[in-house]
Amino acid sequence: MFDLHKNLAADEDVRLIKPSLPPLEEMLPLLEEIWDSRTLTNGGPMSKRFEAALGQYLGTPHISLVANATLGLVASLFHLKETHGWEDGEVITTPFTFVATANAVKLAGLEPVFADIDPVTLSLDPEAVRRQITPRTRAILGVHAFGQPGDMAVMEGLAEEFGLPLIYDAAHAFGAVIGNRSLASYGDLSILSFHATKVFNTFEGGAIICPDAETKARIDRFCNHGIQSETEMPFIGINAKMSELHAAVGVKALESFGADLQARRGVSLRYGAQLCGVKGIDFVCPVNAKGHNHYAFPIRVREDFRMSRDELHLQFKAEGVCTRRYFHPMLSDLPAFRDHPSANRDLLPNAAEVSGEVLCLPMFPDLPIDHQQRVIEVIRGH
Ligand code: T4K
Repeated sequence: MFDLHKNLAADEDVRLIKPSLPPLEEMLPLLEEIWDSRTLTNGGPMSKRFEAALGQYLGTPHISLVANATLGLVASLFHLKETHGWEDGEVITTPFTFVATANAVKLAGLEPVFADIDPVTLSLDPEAVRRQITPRTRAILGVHAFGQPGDMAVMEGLAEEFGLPLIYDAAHAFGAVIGNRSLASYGDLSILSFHATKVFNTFEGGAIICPDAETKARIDRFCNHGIQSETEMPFIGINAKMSELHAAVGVKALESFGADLQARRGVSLRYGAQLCGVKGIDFVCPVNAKGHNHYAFPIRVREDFRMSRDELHLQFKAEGVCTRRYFHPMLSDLPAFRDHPSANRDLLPNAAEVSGEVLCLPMFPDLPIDHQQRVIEVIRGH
């Protein structure tokens, strides 16, 4: 049996993530353009170019670039507050997500209410959401956990039935498609992250997928301090803009994103082939799923595996392999959220189980085969 208390400080030389970057020399012409123009931020030409390229790639013409997805979520929720005239109220969301999702709800002056997840897709379970809807509910905030869609049509139907806006934290969803439609295009608003750790990165960054030009204009204004013109500031705002430097990285990175996606698929398939059938290990995302973006490679470590998920995590550490328990602890157990009645674990059995079982394995386009083999051997017990 693996000793939990031994060898925990070993260096992790198998990385979990290695952000893709455009070749430095290919960045230089874009940087020269920025240096020449001296327009560094506030929606300059590079941002416009990136927005247009993204719009084309995602099939969604109205895109607001933001400094990061967290601010994108805050801006989106503020936009809904302003346009619906809400003073306060509740937003139903998942406890199985990164802390930014619920933090953003709080920062927007609303209360996160947790609903359980579907045990297969790990997205909000529509029936659990239905049980949490009250007169204080203002919106539903779903998360495409690990780039997987939930039951989009059922969730849309539910939102429509109660007249609630449905928005998505699509931080993990870039590049994922359902049929020919980008997963990021679902929802009344959808927020992407381009953080260094994401499937597509601009170092830091993000985007809000808006339904129309008017929404984009309002959100852009909110993200630029609420400024409408030199003298008009009709609403409050914040600084959530993406800089020209980040936009330039995005313009270049988008050109090689297709190749990255293919390479990720190769890594997924290798894991799939070598780990399939290991007793007590289940894959969260079907290895060969059509339209998947292979953002991460989460596994579920079940009771009949030879050790617990946490023991496996520590064994990886001891063997120099970086893995992560995304998302543990689940948000409803965190001090900021645990006192809300919806945080009761008895109401969240699927999220609690999944949060106790998921482990994300190293996943990035150029994961060396010998590193991946080390990961596989730890799981297979050498
Ligand atoms: N919603 C969801 C569902 C999210 O998952 C996130 C972010 C957000 C919203 C908010 O998006 P942003 O506001 O960030 O745009 C990381 C990321 O910081 C976070 O962006 C991400 N989710 C979350 C899932 O993961 P940590 O605390 O695990 O990051 P860190 O620094 O420990 O890095 C993880 C691994 O990545 C390490 O092994 C090192 C490696 N790494 C990291 C960075 C920053 C690199 O190789 N290069 C890097 O530059 O949160």
